[in-house]
Amino acid sequence: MKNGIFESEFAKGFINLCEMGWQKGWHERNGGNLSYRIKKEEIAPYLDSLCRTGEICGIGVTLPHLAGEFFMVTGSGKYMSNVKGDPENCLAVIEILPDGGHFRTVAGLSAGGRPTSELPTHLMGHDARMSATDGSRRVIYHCHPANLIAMTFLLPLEDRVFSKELWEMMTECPIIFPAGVGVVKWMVPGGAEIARASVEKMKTFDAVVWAHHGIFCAGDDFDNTFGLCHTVEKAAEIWIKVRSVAESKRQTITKDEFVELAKAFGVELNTDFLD
Ligand code: 2HA
Ligand code: ZN
Repeated sequence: MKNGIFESEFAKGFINLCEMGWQKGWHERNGGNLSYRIKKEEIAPYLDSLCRTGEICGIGVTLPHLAGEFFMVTGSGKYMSNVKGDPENCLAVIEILPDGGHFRTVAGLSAGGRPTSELPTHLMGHDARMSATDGSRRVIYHCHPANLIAMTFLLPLEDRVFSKELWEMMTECPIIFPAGVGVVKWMVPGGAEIARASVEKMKTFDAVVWAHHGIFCAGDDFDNTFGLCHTVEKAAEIWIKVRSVAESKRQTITKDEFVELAKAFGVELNTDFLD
């Protein structure tokens, strides 16, 4: 299905994120996935060119808030490294049907295939973040950054522990993710259990760490979603470097300093995690 939608401005942002994640080394083989809730004004020029008679598939859950929404998503088994060269084959545009429980592919996947294996997790994540942020969150991104994955072998899998350790690693972390990060234990990817656990965390956090697997992030646009992942992974890299040369820190940012920082930048830091 040849379609101009993959040359649109929002598609350019989508494709650019895939390429940046690939360049960072976060998408070995077919690892990772991305979805974007398309704005009404962005889909409008393409509505007549979409194929809206294709196979109807179940999402596996009912998400009434998403009824009638269109999403651009990566394809199952597709490689992020191929997205830039062949977006029509690697990506799909899907439409959520009015019942909120079914979707169909309306553009893309030109050589066949299905949307990402993590589609239920993405759509449930959109539903949760959209509700928690008055609709501002439109992007959900999953990748496999090595340092953050490494941390999940060394620290207790608790929101407060990961949040505080990451915040301490770089002064701008608490400004960029003042709520902290959520952490879920190891679970089978693509399943209902990881979707439910992630979505529970997404009621509070934009970034959820998947133990021994990767990160699942939400944001308003491509830049700030990628920026959030990048910031968390850079903090994790510093943590691994520090841990590689010493058992414990000689000094760090104190609770009072965190509070001072939050005040100076006008962010609502989750200070419960600082004790
Ligand atoms: O391979 O990353 O979590 C896609 C994934 C599943
Ligand atoms: Zn994954």
